Amino acid sequence: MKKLLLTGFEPFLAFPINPTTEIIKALQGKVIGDYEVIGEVLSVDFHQSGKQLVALMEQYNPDAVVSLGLAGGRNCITPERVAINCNDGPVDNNGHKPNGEKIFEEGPDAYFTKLPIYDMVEKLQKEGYPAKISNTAGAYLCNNVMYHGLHYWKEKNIDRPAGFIHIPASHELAVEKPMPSWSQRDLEAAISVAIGCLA
Ligand code: PCA
Repeated sequence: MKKLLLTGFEPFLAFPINPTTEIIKALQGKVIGDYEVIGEVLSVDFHQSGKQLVALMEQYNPDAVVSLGLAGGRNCITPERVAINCNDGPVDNNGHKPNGEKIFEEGPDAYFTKLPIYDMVEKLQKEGYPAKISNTAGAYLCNNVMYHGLHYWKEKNIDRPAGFIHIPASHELAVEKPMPSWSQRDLEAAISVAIGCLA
């Protein structure tokens, strides 16, 4: 059985709930396609999150990595195309506010995803879940974690699926803070469909 490292994030900024945490809890240990899911939740911290992901990749030596993040305000599932070598955005959960610095001084400007994002979008839509490719993961922690994972395997010459998917808010979160939202059950089902596209 292949191993999939599936990561989510803790709550951050004005979002008291992070639906990615609930997805991780729900899918932890499940078998989807050829993969058994190893679920982990990362902190929202420019000094820690990327290191946490890399440590988990070292620990589990997974056959694939899919990281999930909340994109509050988006209305569909958005597999990300690219991660950029830049930290920017609002303050993280430990009070650090970056100002456009590089993630790795010597790193390339960007990495393209190694997930089958076209297949994912097509399969999701076929199954009735709105989805589209996103061309920016921003410059906050989601981009940071995606960049870290792709950089780590590139440096190690490991050619396996890895990348990032942003999800909309859950209804539970939208009740606290109105924005476009999905049921938690649909979010979980849609991520299972996306994982099912991994070779
Ligand atoms: N979303 C944020 C960081 C944590 C999360 O779930 C982002 O899009 O960068």
